[in-house]
Amino acid sequence: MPFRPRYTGVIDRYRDFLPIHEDTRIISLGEGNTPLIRLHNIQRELGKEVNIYVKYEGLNPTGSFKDRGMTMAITQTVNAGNQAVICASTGNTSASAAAYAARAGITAFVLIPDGKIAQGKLAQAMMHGAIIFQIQGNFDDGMRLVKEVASHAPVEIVNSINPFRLQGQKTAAFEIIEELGRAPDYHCLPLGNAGNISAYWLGYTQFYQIGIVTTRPRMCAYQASGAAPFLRGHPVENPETIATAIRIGNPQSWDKAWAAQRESGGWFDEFSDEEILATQKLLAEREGIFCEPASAIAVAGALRDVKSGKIPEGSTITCTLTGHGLKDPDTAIRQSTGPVIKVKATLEEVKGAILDHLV
Ligand code: AN7
Repeated sequence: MPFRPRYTGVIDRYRDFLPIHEDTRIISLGEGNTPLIRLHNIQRELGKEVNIYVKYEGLNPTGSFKDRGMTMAITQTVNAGNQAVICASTGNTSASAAAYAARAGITAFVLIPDGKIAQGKLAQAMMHGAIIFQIQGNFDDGMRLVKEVASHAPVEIVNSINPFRLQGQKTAAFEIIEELGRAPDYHCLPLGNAGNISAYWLGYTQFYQIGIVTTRPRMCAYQASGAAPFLRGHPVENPETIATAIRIGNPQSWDKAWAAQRESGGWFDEFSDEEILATQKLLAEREGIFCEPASAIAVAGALRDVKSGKIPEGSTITCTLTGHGLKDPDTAIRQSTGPVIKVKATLEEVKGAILDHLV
């Protein structure tokens, strides 16, 4: 059959499992339906009997998982008659809010940390016409300000403290279950503001309670060592990491993330910036998958925990690659060691250079 219905995003797809009315006007950019890719080369080199899949969320319309939640948050706020939204962001939430607000014809105000935002994300917020406040402070300062200002001005918060965000983001767990035909044994993901781990747990639990699956995965979430409040057991004052997406010291969904870890029997762990970048490179070089630094930490976690035996052989593991590598070209280029060779534009020189590299 050469025809299939046009794919129209996660709300249409999972309407029965979302708090959505029949006559709601949906704001969508066709988010979701992202590929679940089985790791091939990395897995072979690992020498362990496991199945590792990556959920490549960088292929969402604005290049990150945030779009799943943003379609719900913007749809809800537009249908409630609101004209403006606001968020604090390390970059991806602002890119997504800006795009969906543009689509809906409303205003997006975004607060971003001074300097510490990847170029691609800033470009997106600018292109989509968001009103950008670059604050002299970090994400946590921005989040505090957003919460304060939202009670004094007619703006709806679209950070993940907005419950509609988590409702949308849980659809990634639905897709994984559908494609595997079961729940994974372990789900690994980065941990920043803690919305996504909470959303996945919501999704896995919903399909478990309905009886679509009989198990739920252990939730394993990883932080950068310089921004690891869940490892320290308390908020961190001055979070620092090359993975600017998760440069967050005071996560908003603190209790929900702990509940997901506890109820699932999972764990939290941490990685250095060097380990994060090495895994980002490994995925790019060995599998052809380009994700941003924060995303790579999920695979770093899965690989380390499989190697150590913490995740046993025979396990099916899913890792969320939360954002596309193109979001942060500067970090990618800075860490690339691959040769860029200057040659004259002649057959002789190019041929000579090729032969040099094939010996
Ligand atoms: C690529 O955009 O918080 O634990 O303001 O962009 O749900 O916060 C981004 C977070 C992981 C962490 N990977 O997810 C923001 C923001 C990427 C991200 C996370 C983020 P949460």
